[in-house]
Amino acid sequence: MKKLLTLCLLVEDGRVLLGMKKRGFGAGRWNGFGGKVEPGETIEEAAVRETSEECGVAIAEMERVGIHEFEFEKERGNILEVHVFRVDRWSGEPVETEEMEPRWFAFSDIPYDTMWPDDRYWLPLFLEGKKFRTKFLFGEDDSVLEQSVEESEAL
Ligand code: 6OG
Repeated sequence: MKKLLTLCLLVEDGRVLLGMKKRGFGAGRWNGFGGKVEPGETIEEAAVRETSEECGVAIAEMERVGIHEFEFEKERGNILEVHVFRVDRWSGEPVETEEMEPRWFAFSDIPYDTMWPDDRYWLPLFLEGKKFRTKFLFGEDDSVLEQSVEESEAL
C-alpha cells in the first residue's frame, strides 16, 4: 500500500523555512510543510493547501524537486511516498499555527539533530538545487537501516 504525502520548503536568500511540528506524526522535529493528499485532490493542490493551513502562506510558484519512499520496518509494505517541492514565490508572511512554529534557517545552519534522520542525506542536495529520488527504511527509534539517494532529473 502506498500513501501520498507532500513536503514544501520555502527558499529565500540562502535561507529555508522550516516549521517545528507541534503535534501528530513527527512532533518535536523541524520539517517542511505538508501532509496527506486527500481523495479528489492533486498532489500540487495538497501541497498548496497544507502549506496554507500550517504556516499561512499562499504558494504562487513551486517546483517538484524530489520523491521519497519511506518505509518502516514495523510496517513493511506500507510506503509513504512524499513529494518534495521547492517554493520560490508566495504571498503572506509565515505565521505560527496550531500545528507548526515556522523559522528561517541559513543553509549553513540546518538543525539536522532535531529533524527526521533521513534529512541529512538528501537536504544538502536540495540546498544545492539538485533533484532526487530516495528510499529509506527506518527501524527502532526512527533510525535509518537502509538508504538510497540518487540525483534524478526525471520525477
Ligand atoms: P501529516 O501526516 O502530519 O504530515 N514526513 C517526513 N518528512 C521527513 N523529512 N522524513 C520522514 O521520514 C517523513 N515522513 C513524513 C510528510 C506529515 C508530514 O511529514 C512529512 C508531511 O509533510 C519518515 O499531515
